[in-house]
Amino acid sequence: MYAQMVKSTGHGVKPLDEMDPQERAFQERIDAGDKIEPKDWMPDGYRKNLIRQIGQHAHSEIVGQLPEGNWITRAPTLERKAILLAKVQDEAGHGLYLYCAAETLGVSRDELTRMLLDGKMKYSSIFNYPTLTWADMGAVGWLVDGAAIMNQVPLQRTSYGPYARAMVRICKEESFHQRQGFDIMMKMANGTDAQKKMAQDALNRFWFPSLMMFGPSDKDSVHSAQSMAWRIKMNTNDELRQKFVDQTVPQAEYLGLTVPDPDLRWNDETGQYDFSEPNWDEFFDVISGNGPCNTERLNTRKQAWDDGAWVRDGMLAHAAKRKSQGIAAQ
Ligand code: FAQ
Repeated sequence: MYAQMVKSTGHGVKPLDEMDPQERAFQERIDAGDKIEPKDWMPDGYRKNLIRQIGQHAHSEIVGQLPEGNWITRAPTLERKAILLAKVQDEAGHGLYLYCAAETLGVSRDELTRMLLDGKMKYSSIFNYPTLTWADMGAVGWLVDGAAIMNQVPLQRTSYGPYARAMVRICKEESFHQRQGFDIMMKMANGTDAQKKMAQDALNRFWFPSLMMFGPSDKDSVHSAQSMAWRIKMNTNDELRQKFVDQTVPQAEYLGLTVPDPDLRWNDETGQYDFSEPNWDEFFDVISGNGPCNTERLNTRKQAWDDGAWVRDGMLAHAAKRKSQGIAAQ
C-alpha cells in the first residue's frame, strides 16, 4: 500500500479555496489545533506523508542503536555499561512506539522494514557515522540526542494523535539520554589531557553531522511547506537548527571545548549565533547511501531481520493456532 502511495507524492500546498469540502473541513480541524485520530477521514497525502515521516523516524531509532551498541561491551565501568545498556534499550522502545503509530495508518511494520531493507525508506543520516572512541558515547548523547529532542519536543503537538502521544514519552527518555551524554563529556573534558583531547575530537567529528540531522536548508526541503500546513512538522529545518546551535554552543563553552566552526560568532543584532552551513554535498551523499557506515548499518539490520525470522514464524503459527481454537490473541 505504502509503495503505491509514494508514487503519488505532490509537494505543493493547495490553497483552502481550491480544496473540496472534505479536505477543507480537514484543514480547518488542523488549523483549530484538533488531533486527527486513526479512524478519522484524512487526505491520502496526509496519510502518506505521516507514514513516511513516522516510518523513517522509527527506522532511525532502531538503526540508531547500532553506533552505541558498539560500545556496550567496552564501557569503562559497570555503571556506565548499565546506563548505556538502558539507553540503547530505550531507543528500541522508541522504535516500537513509532512502528505502532505508523501501523494505525494502515501500513504494517513488516512492510516498513522491507522498504528500509530495500533502500526505499531512509533513516537519519547521523547513524551512518562511526563511533570511534568512548568519548563518542558522550557526543552522541549530548549532541545527537540533544538534536533529536530539539526536533521532537514540538512534535508532541503534532496533529496526528498517536504520533503526538508517542512523542511525549520519547521526549522524556531522550532528556535522560542527553544528560547522560553531557555527563560523559564533562568527565572526559575535565579528565586527563588525553581524555580532553578525545572529547574535543568527538565534538569535531559529530558537530556538523548533528546539524545535518535537521534536514536540508529550508530552500531545499521538499516536504516542509505541506508538512507544516498539516502540522506534521511544527518548525522548519533551519529554525530548529538555529535553536540547537544557540542552545549547544554555551554548553560546549561550559565544557571548555571548541566548536569546530571558525565562522561561529554571536550576533548582537539577531540575538543568535551565526554559523557555517554543513557540507550539503556530504549530507546528500550520506542520505543516498554513500556515507561511511551505510552498507554496514543496512547489512546489520538485514542480518537481524533474517535471524529473527524463526521467532516471527513461531509467533504467527502460535497466533493462528489459538485463533483456530477460538482463543483471543493476548
Ligand atoms: N537523514 O523535505 P525534507 C534520534 C530526507 S531520531 C536522512 O526537509 P522532512 C533518536 C527526507 O526524508 C532521529 N534523511 O524532509 C536517537 C527527504 O527525503 P524523502 C530522527 C533526511 O521529512 C538518538 C529529503 O531528505 N528523527 O536521533 C534527513 O520534511 C540517539 C528532503 O528533506 C526524526 O525522524 C536526515 N537527517 O524533514 C536514536 C524526527 N533530513 O523522505 C539513537 C521526525 C532530511 O522524501 C541514538 N522527522 N532527510 O525520501 C522529522 O522531523 C523530519 O522528517 C526531518 C526531515 C526534519 C528529519
